[in-house]
Amino acid sequence: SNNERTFIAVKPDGVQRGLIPEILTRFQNKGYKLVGIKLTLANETLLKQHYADLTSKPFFPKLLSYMMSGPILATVWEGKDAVKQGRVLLGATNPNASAPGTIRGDYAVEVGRNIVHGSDSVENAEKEIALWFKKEELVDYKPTMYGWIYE
Ligand code: YYY
Ligand code: MG
Repeated sequence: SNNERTFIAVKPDGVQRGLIPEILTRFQNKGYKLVGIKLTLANETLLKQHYADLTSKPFFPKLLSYMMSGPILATVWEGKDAVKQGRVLLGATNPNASAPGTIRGDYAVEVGRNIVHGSDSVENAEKEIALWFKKEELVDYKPTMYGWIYE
């Protein structure tokens, strides 16, 4: 299906470094449809749900303060295989293990400053989208370019 949705966030370092346009452009140019976008501040309650599987990790306190250190650009993108392919656009969790051409490979150095988040499964994407967005903040429409992206 062409309407799989993924949650992609520009983290506080990506926002502060002026990388919002670059990151949006990559998802746009790939052919995905933007269905939700907002600049927001994350609180501890939200982040403990967002990173529920990581709360017991030793790096979790640092991850929390990093993610609360400034605004985050929360976005939702829709398209064919958007979750898995979105992770490909991001690169590996550790930027120094990410190939050039990926967002983290091109723009980041340390795992604790890896500038973007992307859902890692369709199930988690649905969970994260529901966590960061209200239903009425997601917009459905048909881009005029669709016939040039999907056969
Ligand atoms: O999904 P992804 O962001 O690529 O990695 P996760 O394993 O879900 O970890 C979430 C987040 O935690 C990662 O983007 C940076 C941070 N982190 C860290 O600071 N140190 C680690 N050793 C592992 C993850
Ligand atoms: Mg993850």
